[in-house]
Amino acid sequence: MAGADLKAQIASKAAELGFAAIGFTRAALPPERLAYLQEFLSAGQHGAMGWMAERVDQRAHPQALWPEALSVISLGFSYAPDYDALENLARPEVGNISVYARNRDYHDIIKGKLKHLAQFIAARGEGVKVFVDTAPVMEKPLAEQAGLGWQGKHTNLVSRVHGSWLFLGEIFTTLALAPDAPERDHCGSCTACQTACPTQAFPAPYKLDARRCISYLTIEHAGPIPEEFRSAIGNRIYGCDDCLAVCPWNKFAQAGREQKLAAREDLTAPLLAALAMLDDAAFRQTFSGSPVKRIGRNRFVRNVAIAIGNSADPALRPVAQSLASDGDAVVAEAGAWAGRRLNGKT
Ligand code: B12
Ligand code: SF4
Ligand code: SF4
Repeated sequence: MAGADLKAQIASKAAELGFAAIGFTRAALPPERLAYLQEFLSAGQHGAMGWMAERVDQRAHPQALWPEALSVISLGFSYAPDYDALENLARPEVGNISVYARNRDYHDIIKGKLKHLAQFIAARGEGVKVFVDTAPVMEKPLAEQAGLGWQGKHTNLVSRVHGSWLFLGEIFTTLALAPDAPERDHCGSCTACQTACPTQAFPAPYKLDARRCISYLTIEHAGPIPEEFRSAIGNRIYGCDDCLAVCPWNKFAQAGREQKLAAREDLTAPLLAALAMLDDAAFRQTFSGSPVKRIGRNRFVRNVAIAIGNSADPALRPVAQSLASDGDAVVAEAGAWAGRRLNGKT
């Protein structure tokens, strides 16, 4: 088994690349992770994310994804904001884009850095595979097991040093590395994240019903947003940070240093009236290189229409009216709803 020296070299290379946290663990998860995942899926809490129900075995067993893997190197990349992530919520004329999506797509940035770090290991003749977000990998349980933090009651990984603002990525390797000690739960009696959730998306601590989560509704959900959630969405037009932002462990977090993730000025507090006017070409241009681009113009403007409906701003009535005759049926329906709401009819 490779020892402390090699781990220290890998950790120092990771720090050079800008990773805020690193830990080492075996390429295996305990059986309760599979049980929790199955519970989540059988309750239908993944909603329309059908891909979550595929390759379940690989998610729960890293060696089912890659049989030769012996170790997992878990990495955390900080995107802690240097501003109050919730400040836009009191400004109904603007749209709130989640902290993570106010500039470049983190997948591209982190994958590049993971590949760089993996080359260092591959140079020793070992096999490596890198993952960030999209692969059938349970990134949070692996990170917890590698000692980066614990899965808080909001279900995300919380670090005592970096709070709730870490992106996760992994290097699977054929190298046998001594595992680090797992982190233990430090939530205690705190319930801040559960109380803060605008849509009561946590049926119990440590459990999320994605179908109720604003992140799911604004990013993953196609078609009309169910009416029961529309007013609670407020002006959150892409993702949601409420449960992360209220976590008391953030008070130790230093602001992330990656400039490509620092909020773009035009995406910090964009006016709803301007966003509503985006046609397909303008949407692509505005969100080129951004994670927002993935949801496409129609789903994005649908979200903007919901926020307009929640703005209580009579000056936005003509904008809602114009959206109500949009060529896309889902945008048009959301625009019509916004118009009715601004006229006090819903
Ligand atoms: C699907 C998904 C979503 C879905 C579902 C979220 C979810 N919690 O499952 C939606 C679209 C809602 C979503 C939203 C967000 N996501 Co997301 N998402 C994922 C993804 C692709 C898979 C997560 C997964 O496996 N879910 C399935 C459930 C069953 O697993 P779980 O969350 O680990 O659930 C565990 C607990 O419930 C626990 N459990 C169950 N019962 C009990 C009982 C007890 C007593 C205990 C102790 C534990 C326990 O066991 C389960 C299994 O480990 C990961 C990337 C990846 N490949 O891992 C990113 C990921 C989790 N997302 C991420 C982010 C940043 C977000 C958002 C903050 C984005 C935003 N600002 O809008 C929000 C946060 C919402 C929230 N509170 O979770 C980051 C989180 C980083 C971190 N520090 O944890 C990840 C890791 C992506 C990345 N590479 O950085 N996401
Ligand atoms: S991201 Fe927002 S909607 Fe989703 S669980 Fe957290 S607070 Fe609730
Ligand atoms: S807000 Fe409180 S309960 Fe939620 S994850 Fe943070 S410490 Fe845990």
